[in-house]
Amino acid sequence: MSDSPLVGVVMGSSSDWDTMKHAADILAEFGIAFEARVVSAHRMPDDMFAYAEAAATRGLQAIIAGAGGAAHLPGMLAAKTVVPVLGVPVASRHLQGVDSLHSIVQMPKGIPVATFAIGNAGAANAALFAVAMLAHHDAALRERLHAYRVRQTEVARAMTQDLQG
Ligand code: RP5
Repeated sequence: MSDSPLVGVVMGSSSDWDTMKHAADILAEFGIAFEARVVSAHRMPDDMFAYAEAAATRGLQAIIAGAGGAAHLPGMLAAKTVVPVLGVPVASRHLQGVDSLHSIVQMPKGIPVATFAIGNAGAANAALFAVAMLAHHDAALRERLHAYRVRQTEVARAMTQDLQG
């Protein structure tokens, strides 16, 4: 694994980590060099802008950004970099993440944020999407992604066999 991170996993608070670690776990499983950081949009806006502005020159190929509530982190990062931003709505206490989803998915035309499902599945899928992006130029990684899909198929087929048990 290269030392330089290819993917940034960022979040608004350490309380988002229980969700965002599902992205980190997938990246680790595929051997993708990544970094995980808290970059709060409203509590450390200058740091957030600095992170976004340095992303391309640091070699980041994708930023997976998770946030909850008025989840402006993915959109604000996307406003400051052309590195693709993959947004993960984190489940909030009062509105269960529907607020986070709407905040992230409803970007006005011109600044896209690829938006995933609320919670753990969204975090994992954002990482799998980043893997697919990187695999476009990496045949070995593409093979590992195919193998991952094959394993999922085998697990799903085994479910039917269990029913006939
Ligand atoms: C957002 O506020 C974070 O992304 C987190 O989901 C939410 C709550 O943050 P904490 O109060 O747990 O630090 O900025």
